[in-house]
Amino acid sequence: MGDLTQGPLRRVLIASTNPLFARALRSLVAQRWEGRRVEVRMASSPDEATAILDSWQPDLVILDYDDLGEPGSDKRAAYLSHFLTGERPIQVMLVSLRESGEVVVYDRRTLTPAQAEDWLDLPWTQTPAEEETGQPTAEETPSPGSIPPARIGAGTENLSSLRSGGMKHYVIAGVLTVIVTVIMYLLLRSIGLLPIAAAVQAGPVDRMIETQLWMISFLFSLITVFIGYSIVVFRQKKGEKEEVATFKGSSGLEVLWTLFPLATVIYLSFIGAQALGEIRTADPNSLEIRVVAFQWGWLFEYPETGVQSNELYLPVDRPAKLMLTSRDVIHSFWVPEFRIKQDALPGENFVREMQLTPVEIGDYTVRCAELCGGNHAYMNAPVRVVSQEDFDAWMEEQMQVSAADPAERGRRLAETQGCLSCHSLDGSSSIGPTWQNLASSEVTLADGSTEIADDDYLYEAIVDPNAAIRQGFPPNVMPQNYDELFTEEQINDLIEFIETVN
Ligand code: HEC
Ligand SMILES: [Cu+2]
Repeated sequence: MGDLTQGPLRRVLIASTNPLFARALRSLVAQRWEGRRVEVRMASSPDEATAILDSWQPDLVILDYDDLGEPGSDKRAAYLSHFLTGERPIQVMLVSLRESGEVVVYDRRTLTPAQAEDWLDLPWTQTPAEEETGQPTAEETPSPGSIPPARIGAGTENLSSLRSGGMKHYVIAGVLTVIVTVIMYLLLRSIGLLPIAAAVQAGPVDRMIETQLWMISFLFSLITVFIGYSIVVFRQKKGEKEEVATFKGSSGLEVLWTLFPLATVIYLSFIGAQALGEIRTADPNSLEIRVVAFQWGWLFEYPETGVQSNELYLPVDRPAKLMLTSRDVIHSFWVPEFRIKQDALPGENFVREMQLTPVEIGDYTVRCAELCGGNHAYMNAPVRVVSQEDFDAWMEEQMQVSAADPAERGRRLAETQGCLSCHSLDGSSSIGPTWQNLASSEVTLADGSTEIADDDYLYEAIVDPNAAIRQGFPPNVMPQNYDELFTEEQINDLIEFIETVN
């Protein structure tokens, strides 16, 4: 070991594309030869290394083994050959940073160009002995007066502290992520996105929304915390040289970030299917209600009693089965407090069902959740969840109202007996003539004669349809047996109803 304070100035070049490793090596060199005449320069790329090599003529080159490329590759040969030009012998040391934080010294020797061929042919793979000791077994030929062969392994401490420093950053960022996640979640909750949950079916939906809020908060935090942390902690400080971070592939990470989202998506589809199953569970004893949507309103029919209403009355805690249809375009039944939504489609064969068990007495509003035309925004109807007693009382009242009104009874008959599948109430053409403005109007018959559609005419048209056929409409289509099917009173109710259609 020569005393370097007396000796000439020694020049050490550290070449590594890994800035952290290079810095650690520099501090090792500084530590090792403290107080001696050593000058250190760093190269962060092969080009920079060769430029320094030519202009500066270092005595020792510490070269990052990991930058060399595969043994025997052209890249390796090309890179190494840079160190072999010129006549001066240089001492070269190959080092590598292990996963564990240890530094492995593969070989160090003084090279002259003549030796280059030999050296390049060396088998670079480690022998088992090296694996155990972490030290090379390759021959060491320190030249006289050279820098003492540094046991760079002694610097392991430094490098591991550097790595545990990395660990420290992960821990801090991890804790911050958790904190920000909770804050984000509480913020999102505080917005009051959800009104009260007033139906059993709201449970599974809210559970999913909960899960989603947590996931949104977590992903948001994960991204912003790591970006923010990196910007603040790893920013380039004043006077610091710009460093280019180097990344090497990490199969572990890749597997992780493939499997983790995959598992998440599978989990989400699982809880989604589970929630759907819960929402659609049908109760055989449910109260059936027909919901007819139209531009722009709602009609609710209770088949058990024949009651019709423009308000939806529901007894609390009793499962209801809504059967939705539409008279015109697609609408969608949505009460936010019940969470669930169901389309109402036009067409007899497209009745959609929806299970609903209200649990909170109160007044709500059903709104149309499908853009359905000009007044879509105003397509609301009251929904009243009441106790069973109140419900029964309301139902009773409705039945009395309709019982007292012949036209109302006639309407119910027309609907339940299928008259309306052939006769429209709004003037549109159908299989039979429309009932709109029919009563008391002048109608033209098939034989060209005209007649006033008074009570007698209507009565005959119902009990004996073929007696007078309207022009443009086929005979024998309207059922011929209504005089057997209906009582005199019912026929009169139907006529009363037809007279109200205008
Ligand atoms: C299957 C189709 C169909 C059904 C169901 C049907 N009708 Fe008709 N109805 C017609 C046709 C077609 C006509 C026109 C030919 C005719 O006058 O018989 C007609 C004509 C009428 C007329 C005369 C209208 C006019 O402008 O002259 C009345 C009134 C009437 N129906 C009442 C009823 C009532 C009430 C019911 C239900 C209890 C009913 N219809 C059910 C097909 C139907
Ligand atoms: Cu609508």
